[in-house]
Amino acid sequence: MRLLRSAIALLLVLPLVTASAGAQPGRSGIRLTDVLPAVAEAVPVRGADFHLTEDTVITASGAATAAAGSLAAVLRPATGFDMPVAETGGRAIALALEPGHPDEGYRLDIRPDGVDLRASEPAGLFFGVQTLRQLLPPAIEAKNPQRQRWSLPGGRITDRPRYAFRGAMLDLARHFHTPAEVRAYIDQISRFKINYLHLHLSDDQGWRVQIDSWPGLTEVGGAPGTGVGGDGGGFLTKDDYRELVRYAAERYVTIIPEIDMPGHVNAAQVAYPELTCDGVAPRPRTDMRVGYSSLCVREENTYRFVEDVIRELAEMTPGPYLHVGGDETFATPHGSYLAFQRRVLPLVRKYGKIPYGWHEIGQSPAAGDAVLQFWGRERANPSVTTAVAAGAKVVMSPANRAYLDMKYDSLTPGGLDWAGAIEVRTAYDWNPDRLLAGVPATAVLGVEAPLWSETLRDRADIEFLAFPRLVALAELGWSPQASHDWESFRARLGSYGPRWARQGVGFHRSPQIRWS
Ligand code: TNX
Repeated sequence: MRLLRSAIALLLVLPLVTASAGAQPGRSGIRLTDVLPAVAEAVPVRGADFHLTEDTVITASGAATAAAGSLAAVLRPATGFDMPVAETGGRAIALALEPGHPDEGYRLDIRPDGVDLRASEPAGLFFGVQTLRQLLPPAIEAKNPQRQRWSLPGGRITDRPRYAFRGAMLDLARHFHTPAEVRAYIDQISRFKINYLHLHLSDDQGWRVQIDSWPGLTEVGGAPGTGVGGDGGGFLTKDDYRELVRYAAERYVTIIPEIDMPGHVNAAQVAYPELTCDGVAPRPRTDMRVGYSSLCVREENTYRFVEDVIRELAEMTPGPYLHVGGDETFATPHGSYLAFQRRVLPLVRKYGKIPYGWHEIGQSPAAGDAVLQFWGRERANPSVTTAVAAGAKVVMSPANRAYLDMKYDSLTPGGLDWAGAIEVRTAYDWNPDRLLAGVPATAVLGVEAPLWSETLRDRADIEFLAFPRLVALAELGWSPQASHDWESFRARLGSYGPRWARQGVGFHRSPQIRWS
């Protein structure tokens, strides 16, 4: 029986083995398997490279046209070729929708006479385009025409995600990040097939999204000086937020807004003292302490506030999830915490959203089919186990693996270290399906890499901590467990360095990687 099972397992991984062992680089030196995150299956065909030329056209019709447009936008600047998008054409990169491919998956065939990219939905085509871009030389990232040969290695890729949820989180509360900075982050994460961006929009220091029925939240909580250490300030207007939702959706990234409660609410209470139990405004806080603030759970006014905020956020959020925080509520007695969640979790559903929260919300029987974001470091968590048995799903963000705000090592400028130093291999070498006892693979919705902003002021700070570690999380989220291999990952990552360099992304040159 055991023998039979290993024989079956061997057969299942065989396409991958063939792919990596037999993969010959095409003329450009790039192999079909040199993709981040790793593709599910690749069958290289020697001597079957496709060469992009002045005559290459991109064909697509109907709902495939948007992905064709994004492919053209990738190829035109560096090649200098026209790359017209048309319904039919000669030597073509042909994008088409057809039934039968897995959700978000795609198939890419590269032959000397043309390239075929097929998927069941536009998202699959978009992900296929991200793969295509990495199969071209790093010079494809140039902003102006380069004189060089543009070839794609011949063969077939059949790819699909391991998990439906592959997330990143950016904290706009501790330091505000402008819409331009958020867009730049969306551009980067979407290259690695990340499909959710969670925005942490409120905390003790600041409140970063406009809520019409409580205008003081941003007038006070978004004022200058509300960043950690008295830095910066700012907030997203509703138009900014909607525009980010649209921009992300064009890249198949769904925005998840978070309002953290009942803790992490000092900024809201500075603006509205009636949200405290004694009605006295607390002082504004821009230090990095956590766990000292709490909404007043026994006051009806609290729920009017919460419902207004949830309603207005839900109205401008087309995605399925709304994150209600729920972490580090040391100033909320346990009974009050449960009473609060019994009222608030149903409010999220009332406005048509699935409640998402830090794993502490799993203590509430009202969690139901909510999504719990596990951020602990332990290997078993009884309340998460109980919630999962009752139907909750889990997104894995273990702080000692997935927290992009942890330092790489003791010398890293910026970043925190409470969950330990996280070098690239630590971020990569774990299995989300095996992390928590009592949480079977079927309950794991996916992974998310949070980036808290206590020490992050600008885009350079964001990029230095996110890259390359975000890619490790992206591979855990997208690639099959059977392809998990540190040596392969580190080699592919090393070859990606010149692409980031070309794009002006200031990544951490981890000593664990041989950067080319
Ligand atoms: C813990 S993780 C927090 C945040 C901090 C972060 C810093 C979590 C749910 N809460 O309030 O920003 O650590 O790493």
